[in-house]
Amino acid sequence: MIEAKDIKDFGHRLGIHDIKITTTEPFDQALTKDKEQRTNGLFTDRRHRHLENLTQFYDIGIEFPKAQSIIAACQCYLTDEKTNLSEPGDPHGLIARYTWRNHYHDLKNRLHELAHFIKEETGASFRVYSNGPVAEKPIAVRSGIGYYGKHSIVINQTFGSWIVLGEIITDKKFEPDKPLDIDCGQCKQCIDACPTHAIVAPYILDRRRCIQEITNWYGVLPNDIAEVWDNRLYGCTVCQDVCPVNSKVAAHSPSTKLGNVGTSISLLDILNMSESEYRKKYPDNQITARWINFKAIQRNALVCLGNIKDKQTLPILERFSKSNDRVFARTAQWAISRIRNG
Ligand code: B12
Ligand code: SF4
Ligand code: SF4
Repeated sequence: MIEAKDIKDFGHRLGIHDIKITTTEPFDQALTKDKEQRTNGLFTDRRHRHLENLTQFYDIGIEFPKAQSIIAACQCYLTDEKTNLSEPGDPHGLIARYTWRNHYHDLKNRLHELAHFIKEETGASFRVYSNGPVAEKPIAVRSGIGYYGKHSIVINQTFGSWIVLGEIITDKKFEPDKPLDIDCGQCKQCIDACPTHAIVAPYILDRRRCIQEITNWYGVLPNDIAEVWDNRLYGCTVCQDVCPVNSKVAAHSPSTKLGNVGTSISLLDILNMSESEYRKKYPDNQITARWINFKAIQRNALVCLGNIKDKQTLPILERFSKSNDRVFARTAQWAISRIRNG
């Protein structure tokens, strides 16, 4: 019979960066806090629907009554690649670091291999997730993979918050690890730096203002958000870029090639592409996941152009400003007036 240490050793040999184990009791405290945040209106309608069945999200036993242990894991995605590849006349929009490649699928593939090893040794049944229908941050915190930063992202002691999370849920019992006794202390740099003031209190995010959330919401952005959007085509990492814990993390070469989209994409290319060309060009990545609204990505490209202010992009903005689509037309007109007014 294998033990927790054998699972961790095998997992590390598979290239999984950190592995801890926890129990399957429901995450009642997290459920209460989540409900509080919903009552306070900090969720968008989309997220309300997405997490409709909240109790199931926080209680693994509902879907998998025989579950005994959660093997929690994380994969670091901090690489030392150069980010802005813009040329004059061909400005690029940034892709948030976590989705330069598909680290969720990469971690899930590694966890599947680990789960098969556990099954061979013990006959265990299992479920494997990364970005799945379970409360991954509370799982990571209870298992000791990391602790909550005030930006509400989990911080690992070695890899900072530059990690994606994943788990194996199994019907075999393994020795659980303990949560870490660490917090952010007096620091509040992420709260102060968030361009849209979306971190409304330590650990509490107003999702309606978070650029990562709005990146995939299709509508006309309020001016105060559009003006601080900068050149972000997909997502935002400011709260992680400024974190002093992250500045100590060592960058490494990419651990996977899966779903590689690069660090930035030409905005003119995005605006000249059809949706099917876009989905074909960037397969197996978050930015073309089925729930991603391509029109929102093109809207983001128009907002980027309004902030980059390159006069050579006026012709394409003029074209979008005459669109029958109200969101495109209004956003392009906003961008043109930003460029014309300097
Ligand atoms: C919905 C979602 C989002 C939403 C909402 C994010 C959020 N902070 O809730 C949006 C689209 C904004 C988003 C953004 C990002 N996401 Co996201 N997202 C998710 C998803 C699918 C569900 C998360 C969720 O809604 N949880 C429910 C909420 C209520 O839980 P919570 O945030 O942990 O809330 C707790 C705290 O508020 C805490 N709390 C409240 N008061 C207090 C007080 C104290 C003292 C303490 C300690 C705690 C505390 O209690 C609450 C309940 O547990 C998960 C995947 C998953 N299945 O879990 C990925 C996930 C959280 N996302 C992930 C990532 C990578 C991101 C981004 C970092 C991407 C990027 N741009 O780089 C950003 C981070 C932005 C930010 N500042 O949070 C990773 C996070 C990895 C990590 N290191 O933690 C996850 C786990 C996916 C994965 N498998 O790796 N995401
Ligand atoms: S991802 Fe960007 S917008 Fe969202 S909380 Fe962090 S800094 Fe703010
Ligand atoms: S910036 Fe400071 S407060 Fe925010 S997560 Fe990092 S250490 Fe915590």
